[in-house]
Amino acid sequence: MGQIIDGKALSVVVKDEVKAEVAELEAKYGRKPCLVVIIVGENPASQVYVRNKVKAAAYTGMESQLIELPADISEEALLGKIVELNNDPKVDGILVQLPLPKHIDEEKVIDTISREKDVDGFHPGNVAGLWLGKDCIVPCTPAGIMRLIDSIGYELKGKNAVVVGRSNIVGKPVAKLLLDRHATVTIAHSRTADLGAVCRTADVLITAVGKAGLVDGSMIKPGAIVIDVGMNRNAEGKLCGDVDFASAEPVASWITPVPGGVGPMTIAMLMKNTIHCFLSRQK
Ligand code: L34
Repeated sequence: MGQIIDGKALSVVVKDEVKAEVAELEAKYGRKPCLVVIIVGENPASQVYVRNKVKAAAYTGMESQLIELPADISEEALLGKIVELNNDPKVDGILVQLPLPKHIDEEKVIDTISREKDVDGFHPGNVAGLWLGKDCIVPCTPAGIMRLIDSIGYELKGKNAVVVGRSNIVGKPVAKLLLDRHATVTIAHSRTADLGAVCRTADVLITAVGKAGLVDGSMIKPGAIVIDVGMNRNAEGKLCGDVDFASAEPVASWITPVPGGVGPMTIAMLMKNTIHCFLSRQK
């Protein structure tokens, strides 16, 4: 029977660490780290996530600001807002919640956020830093996944890790982090032949596709660790991951739930990244 890795509880541990750091930083530098979150339009899921981010920032005692912009804002106006925040010395971290409305080029937005304020770790300079093994901001969800795995004291060296999904936000960066820990990493995706067979090779299985029920218990190696990054709504409108929890949990040794797994850790690691940005700006 699988044990639950409680992301919600672990996120509180991380946020408490940040809270202590914020107090120390304020005493040392005379100001608190400041995170600005921008949301464009009214995607209800995004609204929940950004509200959770601002709430977490308040919990840690850091400064934060939520900027809500209309869905029909021009790309030029959004980029202008970002440049303004880049130039504001009080702002340490800038996050533009994705996805953006279709008329706005996400790549341009990501490229415009200055690298030193890129709390998401999406800027090309941070991506290059990650792949070259240099000091950089690591994207929040992959960082949260590693912290979840570390929380159960699991040694990744020499283990087979399978990542299902190849996004820039989760799949690709988490594969690199697993590689850094000496796991043997396979990246699977929508065109992978016999996904079940590939998944069954995994000692650690990470699913980040966005498709409810993509992976079930028959695709999991007995005793595997399962980290479910999916954030879907099933037919009844209930939040669920990519993994069919009911059939997977009895096969896995450890498994993250949805909700209460990776989601809260993404937000907790965002707080850590804001501290990182604050500190690199002091130099
Ligand atoms: N720029 N855009 C940017 N950065 C990010 O790191 C994200 N991501 C993803 C979507 N777009 C982004 C998030 O913030 C996904 N994501 C995210 C963050 C938090 C939660 C889920 C996804 C979360 O809090 N999940 C809760 C349930 C929330 C609910 O009730 O709907 C959980 O327990 O899993």
